[in-house]
Amino acid sequence: MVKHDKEQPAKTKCQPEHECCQPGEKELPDDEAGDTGNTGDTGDTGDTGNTGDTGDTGDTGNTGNTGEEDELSADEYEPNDSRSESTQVALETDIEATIYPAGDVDFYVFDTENTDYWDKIEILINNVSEDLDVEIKVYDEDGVELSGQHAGTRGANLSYVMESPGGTYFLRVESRWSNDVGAYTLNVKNLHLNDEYAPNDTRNDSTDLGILPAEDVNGVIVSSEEEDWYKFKTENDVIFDYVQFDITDVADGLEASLSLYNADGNDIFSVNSGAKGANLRHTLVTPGGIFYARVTSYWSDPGTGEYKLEIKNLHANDEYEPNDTRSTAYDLGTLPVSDINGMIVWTTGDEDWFKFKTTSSDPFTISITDVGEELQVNLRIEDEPGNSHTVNSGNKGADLIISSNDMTYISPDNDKTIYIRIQGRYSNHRGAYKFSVTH
Ligand SMILES: [Ca+2]
Ligand SMILES: [Ca+2]
Ligand SMILES: [Ca+2]
Ligand SMILES: [Ca+2]
Repeated sequence: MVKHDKEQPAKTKCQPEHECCQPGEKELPDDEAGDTGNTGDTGDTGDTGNTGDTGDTGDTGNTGNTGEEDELSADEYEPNDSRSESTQVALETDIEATIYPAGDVDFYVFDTENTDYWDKIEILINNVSEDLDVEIKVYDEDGVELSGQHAGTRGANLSYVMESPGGTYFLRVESRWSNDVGAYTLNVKNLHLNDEYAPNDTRNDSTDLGILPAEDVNGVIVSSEEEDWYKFKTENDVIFDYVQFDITDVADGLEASLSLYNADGNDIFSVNSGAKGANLRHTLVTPGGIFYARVTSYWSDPGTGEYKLEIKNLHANDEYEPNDTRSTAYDLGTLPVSDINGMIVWTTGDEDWFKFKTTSSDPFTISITDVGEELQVNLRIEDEPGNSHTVNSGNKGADLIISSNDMTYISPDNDKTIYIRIQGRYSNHRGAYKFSVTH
């Protein structure tokens, strides 16, 4: 933004590089007009008269300017030359006013339509006189200057858009150059850019999306200071599952940042898309619950714009859930059992417990096959009193086949309950598996 120094002496304002000094564009001060006359005087006699006539023509032009100035007068809102005299402006209402006489400043005050959520406010200066380079300054309700802008060209209209959380603002309108006068029309309006969920700027004001899936949440970040908070409950409760977050349809000017908090307000993760306009996907493994998601503009590259948020469970776990403890072991009944398709979605928490009954003292064999590439199986076999045997498969993706003959403390018998626990050997192990148990 070009800063204009109002302290400059008036004479420096009309340097040759300034458009006001281009020939014929502006009325000249009287002494320069006189010089023109003198130039005419130095000409030849007969032609001097003509030159004089030309001078008159010039005067006619000045008269035209004078006529235009004659139409200008102080506007009906005067006096409003100080903040305490500000004219109250209703939104979306044309205020036709003038900067007149030279040096006039016009103060206005307006209240935004948004009261407790972010929106953008447009200050529009239209119908600007051709001699006027309009300059505005915006102040908060305490009179602190927030920002400003000038049209940059005489006669140009000015549109100034500012982000606002709502409130009262003072506006100062004046000529950028102290000798200029002219008319303008002021109109202030809310652009109504925020989403239907605003205000949701704090965790307490989170928009409640209910139980997942939450699809087609069309949000807008209006200011880099705005936060969009959403509350949701996972579809899974107790069962470990992936919850997938997608932010798509991101505006070119916005780099989205997503943070997740648990019901107590503790931070779970914080991710950003990496570039303005880029989509963001993140998955969380959780046994379920109530969460708070916060969407903002990424702090290191502030921007604003629209986005779409989708949150859903992936239903990745198996049909035997919840079976994460011995007491919730899935009951497979009496041997034999086969084609049990399990899934470890997350080793830290997702334990898969099953129980079955042997029918005799004949040994039984557990065969775990079709093991996922990211899963090394850790298998524990227990009887009712708690005697146990634990074994790992050789490596990720490997089958694990073991006979009760190889279990020192486990022995089958008629109508005897045996528990097995399947999990990943290490904390980042996950994947599908299949098993059968036969005598
Ligand atoms: Ca005024
Ligand atoms: Ca918003
Ligand atoms: Ca499982
Ligand atoms: Ca489980």
